[in-house]
Amino acid sequence: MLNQRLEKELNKQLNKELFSAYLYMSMGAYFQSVDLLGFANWMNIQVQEELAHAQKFYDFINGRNGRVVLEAIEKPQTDWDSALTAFQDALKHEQFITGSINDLVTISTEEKDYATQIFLQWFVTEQVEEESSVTEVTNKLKLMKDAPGGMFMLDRELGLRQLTAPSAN
Ligand code: OFO
Repeated sequence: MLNQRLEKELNKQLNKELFSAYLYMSMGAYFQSVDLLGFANWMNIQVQEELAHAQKFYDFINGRNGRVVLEAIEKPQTDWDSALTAFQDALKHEQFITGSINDLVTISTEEKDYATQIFLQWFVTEQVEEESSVTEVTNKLKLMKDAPGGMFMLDRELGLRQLTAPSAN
């Protein structure tokens, strides 16, 4: 059984994962609006991944006989100046999520809830991957400085991204 402090914190993280999906959906809509359909595809896959993260928290809270309480999801930003600023914001967001997961690990240690700690290990590893994939695209965009040929090639590359099934926790 989850204690009240962890139940509250895990529900907050569930909300953050849903916000992540919302933010990337908003970025996808921005890319659609400027006809960068490969970038939009990349964001769409990211949305699916974030929804899978949210589902993991939902299932875990229920599995521990906790109570899932859904709160309002914050309105995300809707426009960006360029693909680079969108990806820089995505990176900042992933760093924020990494900090949030790390805080949860600290809380689960303080509360001596080792089942939650083990559950969170998947997310600790996942955040390394999340930051790395966003950094890779951000660095390419910085190198290209919006050169049209480079943008065309990167858009084509990001259009190939496919959803990979999340590993079991
Ligand atoms: Fe992007 O990792 Fe969840 O939020």
